[in-house]
Amino acid sequence: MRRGRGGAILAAMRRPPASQSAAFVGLAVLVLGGPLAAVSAPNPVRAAATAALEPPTRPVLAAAVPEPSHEVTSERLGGTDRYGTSVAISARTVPEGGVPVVYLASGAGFADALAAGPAAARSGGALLLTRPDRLPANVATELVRLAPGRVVVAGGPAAVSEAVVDEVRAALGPDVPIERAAGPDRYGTAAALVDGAFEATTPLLFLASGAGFPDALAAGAVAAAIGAPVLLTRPDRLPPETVRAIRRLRPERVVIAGGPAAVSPAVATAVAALGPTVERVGGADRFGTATALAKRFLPDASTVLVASGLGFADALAAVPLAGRLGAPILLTWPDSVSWPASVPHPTRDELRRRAPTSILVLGGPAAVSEFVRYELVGWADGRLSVPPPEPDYPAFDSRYHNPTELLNAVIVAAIWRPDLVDIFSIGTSYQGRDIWAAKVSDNVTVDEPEPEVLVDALHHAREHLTVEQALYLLNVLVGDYESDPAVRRLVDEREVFIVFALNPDGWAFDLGGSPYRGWRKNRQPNAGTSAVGTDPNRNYDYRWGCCGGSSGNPSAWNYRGPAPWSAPETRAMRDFVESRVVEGRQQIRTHVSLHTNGELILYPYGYTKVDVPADMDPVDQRTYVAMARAMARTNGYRPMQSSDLYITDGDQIDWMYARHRIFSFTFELYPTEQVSSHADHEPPDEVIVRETTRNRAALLYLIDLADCPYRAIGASDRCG
Ligand code: 0X9
Ligand code: CA
Ligand code: CA
Ligand code: CA
Ligand code: ZN
Repeated sequence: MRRGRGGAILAAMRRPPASQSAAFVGLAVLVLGGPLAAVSAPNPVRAAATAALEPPTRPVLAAAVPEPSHEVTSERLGGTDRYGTSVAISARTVPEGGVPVVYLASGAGFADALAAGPAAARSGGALLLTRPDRLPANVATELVRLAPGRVVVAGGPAAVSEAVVDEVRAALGPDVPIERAAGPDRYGTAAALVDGAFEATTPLLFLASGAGFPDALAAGAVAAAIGAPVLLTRPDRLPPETVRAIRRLRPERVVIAGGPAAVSPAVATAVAALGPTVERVGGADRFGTATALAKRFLPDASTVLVASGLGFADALAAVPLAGRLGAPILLTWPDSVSWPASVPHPTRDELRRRAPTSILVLGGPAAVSEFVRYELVGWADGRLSVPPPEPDYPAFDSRYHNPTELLNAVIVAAIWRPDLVDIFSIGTSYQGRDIWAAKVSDNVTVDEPEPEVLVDALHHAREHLTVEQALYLLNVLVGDYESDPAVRRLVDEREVFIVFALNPDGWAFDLGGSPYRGWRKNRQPNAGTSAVGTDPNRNYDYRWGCCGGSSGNPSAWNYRGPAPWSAPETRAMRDFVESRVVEGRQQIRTHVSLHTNGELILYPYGYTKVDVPADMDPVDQRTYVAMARAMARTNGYRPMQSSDLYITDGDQIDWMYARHRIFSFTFELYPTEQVSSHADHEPPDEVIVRETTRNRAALLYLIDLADCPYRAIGASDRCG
């Protein structure tokens, strides 16, 4: 493979004339921002352009991804565990060292650290976490660096043992006083911490539930930023120690953090009876409450801290940092469920509104992953967009990515690794939607002489799992690049193209049902009938309609269309594949088209049951069989010639092989044949992670073999 015309083509893809680029941005905005139904009419100009012989001008990244509104820096403050994270945060909070006081709280529970944060902030100090029975070595080192004038230990010996106090004394020397602030329980300890740091008559005091960490953490950040204390309450009853502390502080106003489920109306009444005005600042959940607190008290802060809303310990030490920076703490999900879509809506909306210039992520990648970190950046700088209300998956399947979430996910990958991911569109659907694709490779903007691979999904509208499978592959290639040497080698030595949804019109239509329509074809009208749609996987021109493997009836599920390439979607695929012919040589060597269902690995031909017809090289056939078997061993699918399932004519993989000699497969994903066809194609979102992970090895194998598929039969000599 050589550098050559392909380079020029890719360069042209990326740098269209300015006017075209601007027009394309407009289209992208329309498609992204408006209801998809608004883009209902075919665009005759585009249709004509696509029909022309030269490949269509493809949009640049800037067309796929809106330009960022401004630069957003993101930084991670994290260690290998919560103690290391508290050290990293402390180092950032007090880079110069030398503080009046360090608060030391147990990392084994969240309660004592919650009130210690604002107290530490008030005294210009830092907060470190310790194990209950032992002072971690890195924490001891940080203590020495901080050189505090005194140390306040939060909680009694059950929370932080005397052994730890001895270790602190040994580290800092006998001259540094060590005190304990402790009460009979977490409420008493919070009161004692506040007593030690805040004088009586405080204008404002925050009250949060001591039953969970998120509300008190978010309240702690804003409290620290404005110099106010935080007290804790039971959800249903104001504890006596808290009453006593409120009496002593005599605040004008008490802000209750959280909704009535977190802190009951009875508690609010009890507080009001003590004299102060009571204001409740809360949302529907922890994310909403953190957002509401940030908006109410730090509406203009241009730096935000973001912590996991699930793992408490990572962010506790950040409250004094929030105080120093005047920055709120917002919360996110970790991305353990389904990547990405892990930034909850209140947090997402607040990032869009606030457009911060700096995001500090609290905790290591296990608490908040790199994908989430870059998703946060994308929301803050305007490159991600909120899905229009329709079309969407129903709530019970919300872990599927709807079309906007899909594009967002690809954009996040490109924000994270612009050196590895390039987004483009291979063309537009009948109704004018972009058919988005990503190239994944090192030096991604250069067309290098590296074997190329194509993976595509969603020829068929209802085959939802295929989109997730394509995204999963992107996730692996980008997310495991640094940690998995095998992945890194493949990304460095191949050029992988992923087409995420070839049939976006059918997809939108399918999602418009309740919940789904079970739609398969595209949404192209047919002359002389109200029957809509062509089966894209019968519309390729190799032996089109030859052999009873498709229908000439527009109302049939496998209607082949009035002519080969009559569907804009298959033309886009054709043009893309043809654009990969450089100096007479097809660069793509291996391909998989993702479909559901059946748990099958299929290889050509589909038009005939003959294993080795004249239009197939016998060595290629043996290679196909070997590759299919090798992949099937990794995912438990059944390998077979596609016609053994049933005859198709005009399908994609026959064309890929016959015209381009690409080793081209169809994967029929989970599940195997079900009783109802609905269950066949629309499995619940709970299976996404398991069923996409299942194909990791098979997909990496296919990418690997692209340098010489004949390696599968030990015939690398054929690749010369
Ligand atoms: O019929 C198709 O297009 C594919 N199956 S699906 O259920 N996803 O629609 C199969 C295409 C592979 N070719 C043959 N089986 N001949
Ligand atoms: Ca579900
Ligand atoms: Ca490369
Ligand atoms: Ca190349
Ligand atoms: Zn299919």
